[in-house]
Amino acid sequence: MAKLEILVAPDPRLKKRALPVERVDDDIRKLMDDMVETMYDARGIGLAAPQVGISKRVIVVDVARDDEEPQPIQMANPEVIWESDEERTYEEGCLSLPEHYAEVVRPEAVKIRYLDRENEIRTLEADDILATCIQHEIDHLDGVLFVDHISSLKRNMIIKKLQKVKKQRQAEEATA
Ligand code: GNR
Ligand code: NI
Repeated sequence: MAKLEILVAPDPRLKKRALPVERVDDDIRKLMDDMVETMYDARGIGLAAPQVGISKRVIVVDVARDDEEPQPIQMANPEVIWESDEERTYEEGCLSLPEHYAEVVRPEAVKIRYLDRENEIRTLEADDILATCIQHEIDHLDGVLFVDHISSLKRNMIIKKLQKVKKQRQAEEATA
């Protein structure tokens, strides 16, 4: 397994629509495993392939608490096939928008169809934080970040701050 580098916004690679996986083969399984390792290392509850610079429709999630057994779920080509009318608001964070949080409204429950690591079609019904997380990850596959669901004022503020941190880092690297 290998740990991958997580892209931070603003980055054009986070805004692209990712391509479907043709079939889940050894290469995709390796990607899924590397993504799980990267997610655990970053202490995230989900990760989408575009966040590690790979424009493929692959996501991993694990919403188990620290005191529970790990429950990693790996999905290729995940699709929402049903969503509840009921909505919920959750304070979201994103590994590609480090240290920024905002309340996002989404359907409270969803049904997802996807390919598992054996390339089998599966469905999963999710609610609560799992539903929120899976929708957040599928958004990444469509080039959408949680800040795209909030006011443009808040979004621009967050992106500007991240841009500033990026420029500072680059300047530091140049003089190091
Ligand atoms: O670690 C994460 N926490 C989180 C909290 C609320 C809603 C969504 C998430 S996903 C995020 C990891 C991440 O950026 N996945 O793309
Ligand atoms: Ni994210």
